[in-house]
Amino acid sequence: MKALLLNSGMGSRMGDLTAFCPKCMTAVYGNETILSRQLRQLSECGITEIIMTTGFLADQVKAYCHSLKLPLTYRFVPNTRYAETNYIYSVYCARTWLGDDDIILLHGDLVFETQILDAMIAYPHSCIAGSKEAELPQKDFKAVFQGDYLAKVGVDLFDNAVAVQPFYKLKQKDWSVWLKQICRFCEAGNVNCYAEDALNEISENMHIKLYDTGRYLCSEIDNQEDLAVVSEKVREIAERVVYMGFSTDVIHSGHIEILKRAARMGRVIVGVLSDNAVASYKRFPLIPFAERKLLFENIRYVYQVVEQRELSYRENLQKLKPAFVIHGDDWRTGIQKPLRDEVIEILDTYGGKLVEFPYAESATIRDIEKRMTSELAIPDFRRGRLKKAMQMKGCINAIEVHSGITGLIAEKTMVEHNGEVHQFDAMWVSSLCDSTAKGKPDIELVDMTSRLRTIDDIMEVTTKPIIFDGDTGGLIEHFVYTVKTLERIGVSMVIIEDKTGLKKNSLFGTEIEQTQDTTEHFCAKIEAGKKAKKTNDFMIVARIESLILEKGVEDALERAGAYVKAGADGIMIHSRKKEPDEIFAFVERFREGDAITPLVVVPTTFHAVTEDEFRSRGVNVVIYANQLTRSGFPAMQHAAELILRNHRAKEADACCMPIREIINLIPADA
Ligand code: SPV
Ligand code: MG
Repeated sequence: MKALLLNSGMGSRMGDLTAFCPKCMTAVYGNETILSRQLRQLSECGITEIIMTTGFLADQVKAYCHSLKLPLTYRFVPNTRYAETNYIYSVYCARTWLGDDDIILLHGDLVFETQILDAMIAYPHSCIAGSKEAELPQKDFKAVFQGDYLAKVGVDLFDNAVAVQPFYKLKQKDWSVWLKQICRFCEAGNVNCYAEDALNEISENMHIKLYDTGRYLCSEIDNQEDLAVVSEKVREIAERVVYMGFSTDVIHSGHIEILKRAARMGRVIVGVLSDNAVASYKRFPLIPFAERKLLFENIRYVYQVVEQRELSYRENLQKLKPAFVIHGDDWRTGIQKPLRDEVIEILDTYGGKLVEFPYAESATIRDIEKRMTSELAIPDFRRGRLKKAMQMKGCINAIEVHSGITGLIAEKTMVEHNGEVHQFDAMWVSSLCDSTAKGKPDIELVDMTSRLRTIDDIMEVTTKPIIFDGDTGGLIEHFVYTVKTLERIGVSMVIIEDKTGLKKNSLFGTEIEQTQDTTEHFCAKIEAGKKAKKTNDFMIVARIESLILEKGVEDALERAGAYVKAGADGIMIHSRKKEPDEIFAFVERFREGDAITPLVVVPTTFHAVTEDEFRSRGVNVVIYANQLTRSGFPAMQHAAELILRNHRAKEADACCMPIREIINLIPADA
């Protein structure tokens, strides 16, 4: 696509400003002139070939264009009769170099926003720039359309007319029809009319639509008053804020393209989402906030980078009051829709605008995202993320998983609530649920080889960190091997309980015989485990059964102190009471003497306590230890009964997940 710029005229209405200087070289704002601005904009939008008609002060125009050093090639076409002809004749002079390609045609006194040019180039039809919202000018061009297509352009049209500018994107087919008619006019001596007069005669053979510029700047500068108004607008445009939120840790060509387009609309302020905000709705960021910020700070289209602390744009929009927020159109549906609604609502309060670019999901971008996600599953990466999440959030949650499919549920389940998106931070591989899934009692009967197989199934399809229920940890001599294996495969935390002999599930409490280990022996186990582990990321947490066995808070606290001294990386305090009082008492007393060691709770029975409350009391990990098992099996039992009762599957269908959803949950190309 070429651009044809008409710069032959004398611009006599500009007064002394054009006495010694061509009108197109009039300064608009900053160090830009009308012409340098147009040429920069054309170049930014990918145009490389310029045909420019000259006349008045032609040499000055030529020299000026070259001095700009833009990546453009020029063909200057002089209209030596510029003083006595109209621009129809200038076009005629340039005919040899025209007609073989699509074209952007514009007058040399036009000042417009780059996004108009951008959009016109991308527009699939020939088009003329005009605004349905603009008042009809007395002396300038107006157009009448028939259906969707341009019928007439002129200064005397008022009925059903739209204000337009001599600014066109013309497909080669349409342009050659018009050009031919321009030639006919000029060869018949009609050189003092508008080129549009020629167009009006053959408009039914052309297909030119209106590109509605709305309220965006697109004006001719005819006189000094126009210049003052337009210059002020250009200043506003240059200084207005364009806001974009980014959660990405890989910047690819798609992002650069969007930033480039955004920079044409004003000063781009990028809000880099905090690690916490990213992790809440997407995946754990591979690169921490400070580095992601640095990436954006070094992109030339970015004016400033700020932190967006939350997923919600509210805080930054209220502070920065951007004229535009730019986003891909992919957030119109799905989990991000409420965020979008909120952005629109805030922008409406002060007249800002949301601009959505089509979301370009290319195979390369998909591939990058897939590679990033698979990185998260690499043992070294996965292992360290539990600690990072605890540091980042203070208190994290984990949901029980016992198979690949429950792992996927833990991985993918997300809910939006009050503008925030929530998902689980980690997975708990429970001994109770792993045993139950195999139809076996929770008595350390399912051996470590089988437990590791379960972990492997889960790891294969997920990326979230894993907390492993290590039961009693077994013999000290065995436990050291368990630690090594778990750490090597990428588990983040093992929790072992201070019981000995035939372990039974804690929720039986004192209804069955259970023996608590001695403090000394359990400490020895912790010490041995600590010696066996290799990284700082891997955590061995000591689980205290004193409350389960009704030995009281005092006993629990004493043991907790000893276990921490032995090197435990955290303490899990368990209870099977409905009321959380004992747990709260323990946490409070423990925190009096130890503000750092992470505390873990499993609120199966004291389930009314919220994560916020646990956090405020000093708990760091909340484990939902068995809910997927307990919700899944009754549903299966019910479906089985329905089939047996009805001797067919129809009745059971209503409580079954549609096959399509299963397919969506399980990626085909893992
Ligand atoms: C498990 O989930 O296996 C546990 C927690 O150990 S509890 O069942 O509450 O003992
Ligand atoms: Mg267990």
